[in-house]
Amino acid sequence: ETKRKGTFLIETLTNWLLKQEQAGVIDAELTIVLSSISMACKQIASLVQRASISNLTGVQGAVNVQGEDQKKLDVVSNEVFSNCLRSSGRTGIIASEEEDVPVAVEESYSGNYIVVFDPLDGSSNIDAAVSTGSIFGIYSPNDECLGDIVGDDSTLGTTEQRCVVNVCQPGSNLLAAGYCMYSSSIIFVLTIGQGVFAFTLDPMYGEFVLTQENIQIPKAGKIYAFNEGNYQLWDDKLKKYIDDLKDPGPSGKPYSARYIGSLVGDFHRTLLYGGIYGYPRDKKSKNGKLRLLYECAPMSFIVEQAGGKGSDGHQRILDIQPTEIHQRVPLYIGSVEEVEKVEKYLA
Ligand code: AHM
Ligand code: MG
Repeated sequence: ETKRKGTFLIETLTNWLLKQEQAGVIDAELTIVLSSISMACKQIASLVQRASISNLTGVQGAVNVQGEDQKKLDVVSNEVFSNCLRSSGRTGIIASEEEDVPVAVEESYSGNYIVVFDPLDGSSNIDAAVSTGSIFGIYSPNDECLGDIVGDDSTLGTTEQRCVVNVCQPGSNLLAAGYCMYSSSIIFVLTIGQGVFAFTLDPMYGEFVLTQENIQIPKAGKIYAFNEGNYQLWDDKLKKYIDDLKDPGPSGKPYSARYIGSLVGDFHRTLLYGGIYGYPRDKKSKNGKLRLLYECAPMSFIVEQAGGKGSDGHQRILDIQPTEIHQRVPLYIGSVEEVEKVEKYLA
């Protein structure tokens, strides 16, 4: 499709989004939200790439020339993400890993969509220049949810209540989800419910360019990504599963272990090569570490759109109704056969 008469036609993310809009897959509003998110990711990519250089300039004191405190990259990334969404004028509520509660966008900039995001996931990797990423999900406002907080006097509750209730939707309601990985290349992966597409940032033009269409995750794969340092804290069933992955069996080849400690990087590899990523519950963290709303649900929507599976070990992540913004859930995500295998051990 993209190759004609011996020349390559470059398809930018902007072009691709406009085509999706023309085809009626997304509306004009969502197109604008997605394009503002891609802008936020470009800005964060550049901040991440220059992190150690900028830190150097801050060494002389914790305060910059304008008298402002130097901010950590994850706080700055949160501001970049929020500001891009505000300036899109199409977002009503935003919920971020970096904010205690979901925030209503000021009326003059406001629109309909609800965006959940983790602006800079895996930020502990930054100082060593290892992969990080941004994760996001987009919902429509859910009027049904409002029923719960409409009191006898028919008031609609406080703005904060309305925000929480609207944001707490199961992943199955997601209209779009994606992530941007800041690695040896910067890759924006997106689903609008019709397959998974990857766009690579071309540093020469500063544009995301379509590099993979309709990504399908392999049905099985022999790579597992778990933080095995937690092994002693795990449940016996899970220990047995991991032990068995290390059993070379008749083929003589056990599974390979890979763990970056960056969900976006570990997930991206799993999506392309197959296998499984897991963040289990353990004796110390009853629900694991990862957050349902802006980490597990968007990734699960993407993996399902690529023919894979996202589970908490017993049920589909996308079916879980969140009750809190920063709720954690165990996550097992990747190739269908690999996720079903761990579910069998945990049953
Ligand atoms: P963060 O949102 O505070 O960055 O934490 C999420 C990250 C994931 O990217 C990664 O998969 C996980 O935490 C690693 O945790 P651990 O160091 O416990 O293995
Ligand atoms: Mg995170």
